[in-house]
Amino acid sequence: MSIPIKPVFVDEKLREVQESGRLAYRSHALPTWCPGCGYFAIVEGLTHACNAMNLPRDQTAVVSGIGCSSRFPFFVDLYGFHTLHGRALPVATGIKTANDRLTVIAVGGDGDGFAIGGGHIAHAAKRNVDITYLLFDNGIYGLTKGQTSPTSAVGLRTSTSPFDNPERPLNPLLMLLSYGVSWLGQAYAGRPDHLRGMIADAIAHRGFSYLHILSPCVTFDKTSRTYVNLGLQVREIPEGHDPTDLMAAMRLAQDTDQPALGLFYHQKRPTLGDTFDEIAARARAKTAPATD
Ligand SMILES: Cc1ncc(C[n+]2csc(CCOP(=O)(O)OP(=O)(O)O)c2C)c(N)n1
Ligand code: SF4
Ligand SMILES: [Mg+2]
Repeated sequence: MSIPIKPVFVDEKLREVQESGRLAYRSHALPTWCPGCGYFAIVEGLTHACNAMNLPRDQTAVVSGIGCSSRFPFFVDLYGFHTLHGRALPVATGIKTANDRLTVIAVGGDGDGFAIGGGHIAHAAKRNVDITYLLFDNGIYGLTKGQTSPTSAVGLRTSTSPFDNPERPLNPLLMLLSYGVSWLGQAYAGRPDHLRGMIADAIAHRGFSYLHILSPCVTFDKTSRTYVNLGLQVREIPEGHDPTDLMAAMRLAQDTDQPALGLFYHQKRPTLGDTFDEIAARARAKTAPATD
């Protein structure tokens, strides 16, 4: 007697919707995130952006580190690589360098990106490797059950700061601008329409694009980065902001009390791939046999 094998993690309703073409780019795996987590809006945002841009599934890769956010590749129907804690960017850089035709999207959390993986961001930005980095900032370590992270607010009480976090948070936007990022934007999981447009714009940029996504962890932070607080704090990028003006972008990044949503900065300059092509051409010219 044969026993019917039912695939695990398959949600039949989701499969129906996906096969009808309405939710192309969603995988059959149902997200394992807590109900209400901001990350649901990000997975929807990426799948909408992929639809809008008609990205070929077999030419697109999503690379993550470790964290609740880094489970992301399971939930999209694209090539995926769930790597090691903090190592999404080196792996994404390697993938893009090996096959320049791929669209490569790195994803991860504030702990993954700015604690253990913090050393990699500067190099990806300065090299201008042509990948997109979606950073899900919930100001806490979600997966390991609520420890203080590099972007936790002063005063946040967590399991590792039982007398409230005394440290000032990093300012990721200001850091990226000083590292030489060529596209920088900010979005909020509570504004899904704006978020999906920002994801598409970040992917469309040629060079290293960094999208900072503010997102509540509804399970381990009940006081700081909540939907209510963030909803009251966020604002549009002021009208008249010139996204080619680095100093104006830096000034905007300093206002962390009222985080601005939109495009902070962009710049056109050669990518890492362009630089390698140019070096290869020079090397070929140097070693070419002389013709007379
Ligand atoms: C080398 C190593 N150190 C520590 C851990 C434990 N760890 C797993 S995820 C994580 C932090 C995740 O926080 P974040 O990147 O903010 O993701 P979130 O869960 O909030 O989405 C830590 C410390 C690990 N998996 N590997
Ligand atoms: S623990 Fe926090 S970050 Fe992780 S899935 Fe739950 S709400 Fe989201
Ligand atoms: Mg986090």
